[in-house]
Amino acid sequence: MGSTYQGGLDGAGLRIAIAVGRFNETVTSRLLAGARTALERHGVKDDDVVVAWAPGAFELPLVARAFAEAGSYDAVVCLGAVIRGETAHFDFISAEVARGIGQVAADTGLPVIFGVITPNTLEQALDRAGGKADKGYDAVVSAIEMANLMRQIRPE
Ligand code: INI
Repeated sequence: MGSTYQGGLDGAGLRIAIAVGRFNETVTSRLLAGARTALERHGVKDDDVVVAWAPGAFELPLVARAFAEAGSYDAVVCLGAVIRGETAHFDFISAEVARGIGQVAADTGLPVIFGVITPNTLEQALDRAGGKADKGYDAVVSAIEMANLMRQIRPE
């Protein structure tokens, strides 16, 4: 049998970049708080974390690409909130952000995590941003797992 790889959840020594959208800031600031909690709990040092605020979710892929191309980070986490009930062009924005973030990962070979929530209402958004669930926290855990997995699959 060949090898089985599994990324651990120890974040010590990992450098993480976070791109967060300011649109729906009540929600995204909570996603960011959840992300910071996860970073701390998983041993990522404050000095190894950078945060960039973009105007909205639509801009996250470009910011993520800039971080990925800088070559200084082990993973990029994108945080945003696109709320269906409040967005006439919900489908355009949400599809474009998902596609764009996936494209950055594919083009750069770096884990780029999709921590963008797409709920129907503000209430649902708040539920997912530290209420019933914490998608900011979850996004960071995925980033740490993926960064460690990539280190195993392609050691430097
Ligand atoms: N940006 C979001 O992050 N969430 C939204 O719900 C949203 N709405 O409702 O339109 C939104 N729009 C702004 C968009 O992301 C861009 O910042 C803007 O279109 C400028 O390019």
